Amino acid sequence: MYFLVYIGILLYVGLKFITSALPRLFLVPPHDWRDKIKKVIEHPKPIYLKVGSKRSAYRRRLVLASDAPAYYTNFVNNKLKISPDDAKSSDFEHLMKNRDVDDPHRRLVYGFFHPYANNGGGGERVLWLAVQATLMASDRNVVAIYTTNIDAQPKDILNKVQQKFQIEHLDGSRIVFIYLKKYGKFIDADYWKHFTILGQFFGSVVLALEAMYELSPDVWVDTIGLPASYFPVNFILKIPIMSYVHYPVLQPEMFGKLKFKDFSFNSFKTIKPSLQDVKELGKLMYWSVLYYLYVYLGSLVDVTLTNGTWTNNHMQSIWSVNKSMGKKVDILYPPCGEFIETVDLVTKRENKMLYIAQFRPEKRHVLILEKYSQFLQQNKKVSPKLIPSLVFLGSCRTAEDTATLVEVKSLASELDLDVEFVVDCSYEEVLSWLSRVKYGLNAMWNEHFGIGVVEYLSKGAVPLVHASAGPLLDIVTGWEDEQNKGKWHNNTGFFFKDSTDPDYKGEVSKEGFLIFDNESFPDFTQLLEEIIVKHPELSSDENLNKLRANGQKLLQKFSNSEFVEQWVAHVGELQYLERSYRDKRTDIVRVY
Ligand SMILES: *[C@@H]1O[C@H](CO)[C@@H](O)[C@H](O)[C@H]1NC(C)=O
Ligand SMILES: *[C@@H]1O[C@H](CO)[C@@H](O)[C@H](O)[C@H]1NC(C)=O
Ligand SMILES: *[C@@H]1O[C@H](CO)[C@@H](O)[C@H](O)[C@H]1NC(C)=O
Ligand SMILES: CC(=O)N[C@H]1CO[C@H](CO)[C@@H](O)[C@@H]1O
Repeated sequence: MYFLVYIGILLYVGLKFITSALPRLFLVPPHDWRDKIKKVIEHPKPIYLKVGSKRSAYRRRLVLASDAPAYYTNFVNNKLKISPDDAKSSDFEHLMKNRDVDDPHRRLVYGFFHPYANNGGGGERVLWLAVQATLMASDRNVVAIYTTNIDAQPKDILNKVQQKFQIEHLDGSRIVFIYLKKYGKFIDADYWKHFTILGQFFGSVVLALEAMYELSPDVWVDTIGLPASYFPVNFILKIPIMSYVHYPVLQPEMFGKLKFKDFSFNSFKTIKPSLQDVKELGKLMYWSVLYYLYVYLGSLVDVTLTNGTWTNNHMQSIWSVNKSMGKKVDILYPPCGEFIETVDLVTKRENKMLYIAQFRPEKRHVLILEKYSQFLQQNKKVSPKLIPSLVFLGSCRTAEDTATLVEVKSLASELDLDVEFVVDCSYEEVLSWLSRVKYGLNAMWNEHFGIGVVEYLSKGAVPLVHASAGPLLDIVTGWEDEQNKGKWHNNTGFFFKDSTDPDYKGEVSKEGFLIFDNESFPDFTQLLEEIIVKHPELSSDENLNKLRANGQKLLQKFSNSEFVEQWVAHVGELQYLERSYRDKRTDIVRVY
């Protein structure tokens, strides 16, 4: 009995500490903070501020008041100095006054939680363009980058951004790098041999706490996919959270195999369940707990952006959207560059189908070869001049890729097909191929996106693509043509399916062909037959040029400028949300 009371008291005290003491620790400096800062400013020699455990509270004041907040990075060490320029500035003290939500000069710190900020991948391109857009949205916005890349200096990171992503005009003076030096290892998948996802969840909580201890932001932006960080942020800081999701961390399909495997509790009614049963039940429980944790974390997010239809559909179903609370899940395509309408419609193109893909089984080069060969077999009378030839262009990054390439090559010679292979070529060569050939191929089933297909459109290689996921839903969507909706031929490209697709449910004829009418999709053999033999007008130069010109118009939504525009609009929403979150506060934290 007493025991329960103790636990109750302990829980109460713990909760009180988390909900009132921690926000004060992170946000509210001691009452004499202004005197302390003054003392440092007036000291004849530069000295460190004595901040004790209130590092974030002090750093926030300095960052929010400074003309060049970037100075307050913790790259060298975690101590705080005052920038000589700020020390000289006559109104620095004035700027450090309490800021109410109504103060028109109030600045906001957007904290980007992106531990691998110095990597050069697609996720980082999104991060840095988002940072640029956030700074562009208002002069009063300051960006904090939380990174574990502790060896890279701020200026090196920014240089890399400029070189790698061609993102110019970043106002580096408003970007504060906060280096997370202690707990970075906990989010590393390799650190957790077992229970990896749970471990990473724990890691992101700890790392987010480290971030908040150095500098607590006003808005939390997760661009890398570490959802467990929302928990401390929401619980302690109560600020808006925005999440850019490339891929769901967990999805029911991952453990669907366990869940739906006729798992029967009957085995437990018998006297001795087998070890296998116990293990299976344990796994099921583990994944279920994680999954519902993930669902809960989603409820803490104010604005969820997804990088495409596939991810959007998943996130909609996982992070059930509560419209009445203003929470939403929207698509914002990742920026793929700038597209200028440059396709040359005059020059004749080579009658070739180019397939750009890494040599991997899921890219289904083999399928293309088999179906192409079938088409040739059945149309021996067609003039060879009319039949496009195949070009496979791709990289071999691993030994497995090389093995796949060897396999594909040997199948091509077995089927006596004349296929050009272009392996590991330069980007210039890729571009040259793209603007020389008539068609661009993609045969993968459920390709989440397919940046290669975007390149086809942008360089005028008419897409012949598998009718699933990214190419169907996001990219080759047709240009303002309701009549052709859902058809295998569109005003921008052509689609096919195959009876070997994992989700294929249609009919197959005795000869192994898809039974297809023009309401559904042909297979690749039938597609070639349709556009070359039965309806040659579809592959006439005139029609292909029309498709190319339409295709160009689809690209705007993948452009950097579109991304920036949309992001700026979302920043406006966040600013509004931040204010309403803070308005609701009644504690002293309201003005910090
Ligand atoms: C979204 O991100 C995932 C994971 O990185 C990637 O596979 C997919 O292609 C991306 N989608 C888009 C539309 O870029
Ligand atoms: C959505 O949020 C509102 C307001 O908090 C609440 O009343 C409602 O029950 C929620 N709906 C669902 C489906 O969770
Ligand atoms: C589609 O079907 C209709 C009627 O069955 C036919 O007249 C038309 O030619 C077909 N179109 C194509 C492109 O196959
Ligand atoms: C199969 C397919 O993608 N069809 C598209 C054709 O174009 C319309 C719009 O013009 C799209 O809505 C369809 O999805």
